[in-house]
Amino acid sequence: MSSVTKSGYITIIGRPNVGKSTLLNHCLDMKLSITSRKPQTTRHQLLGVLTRGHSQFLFLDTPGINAGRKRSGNSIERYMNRQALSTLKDVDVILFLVEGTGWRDGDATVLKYLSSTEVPVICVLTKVDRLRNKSLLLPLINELSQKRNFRAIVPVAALRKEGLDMLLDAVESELHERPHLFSADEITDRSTSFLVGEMIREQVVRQLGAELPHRSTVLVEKIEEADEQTTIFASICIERVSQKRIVIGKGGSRLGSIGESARHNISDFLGKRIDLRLHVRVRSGWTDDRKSMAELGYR
Ligand SMILES: Nc1nc2c(ncn2[C@@H]2O[C@H](COP(=O)(O)OP(=O)(O)OP(=O)(O)O)[C@@H](O)[C@H]2O)c(=O)[nH]1
Ligand SMILES: [Mg+2]
Repeated sequence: MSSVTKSGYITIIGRPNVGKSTLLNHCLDMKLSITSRKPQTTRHQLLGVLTRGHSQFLFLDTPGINAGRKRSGNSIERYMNRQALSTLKDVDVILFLVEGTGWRDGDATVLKYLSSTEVPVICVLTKVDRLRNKSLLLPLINELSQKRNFRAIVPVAALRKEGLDMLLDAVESELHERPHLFSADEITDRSTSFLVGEMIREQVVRQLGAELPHRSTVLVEKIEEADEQTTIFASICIERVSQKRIVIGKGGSRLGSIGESARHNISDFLGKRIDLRLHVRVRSGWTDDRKSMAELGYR
């Protein structure tokens, strides 16, 4: 092997729910980014670093891009689109994700944003394990290759780790000779507090109905480290008093279950015993108020 090192930023772009965060986690072989069955799970850019031999892949997971919401959506939706679209400028490779089950209107919206970029775009067909008949991939690949000149079109099934080596090879050939920016054991530049907040929010998204997760967020107030265990004080912030009942649940059962699953995941991630003190707070209208959003980490 030569001693030449390569590195580069790779953004993972696509409509909500297409499988971006799952792809990042399985490329890194660890659960860094939160995932769920519901669209709009990811809200912030998240760097995930993979060092493989002489190459360093600096992946950026992004929120799903929403159609037509750039101007008309509320502040948090605009924030999410901005988080995703701002990555397009300064990266070396764009991964444009489309579900292997077929092209949708939401994909066309994302592709439009890529029309003026000079950055190489690789199209990734996700969730191909869901296709009973794999021969359906060929017409989709043909359809896609007419939409844009992609550097490659790579089918993957991230949950089964299928196609990931081929994808990493395709990405690697686009990376430039450059020193590594992170040491081989670094995974992200995000703080523990950010990652812990996300792990709690993941349970909010997974365990509450369709509407409430979009109206809530998590604020990690304090992390106290001791020899035996780490104590984390955090709040689930919602918009209205009436939502409190839903988050807390009968006899505190829902909040208890959110806290327990989050505590388990945080403990696995940090490799420590965790005491999680979770509260529910009302911050009225925070999703449409820039100042509140900034205070809650949406800058
Ligand atoms: N069967 C199957 N399901 C997958 C695969 N990859 C992702 N999924 C599922 O698709 C859903 C969405 O995955 P995410 O990774 O959260 O999608 P996302 O694009 O990050 O979504 P947002 O952050 O909301 O934009 C989850 O239920 C995943 O388990 C896959 O390879 N196969
Ligand atoms: Mg995501």
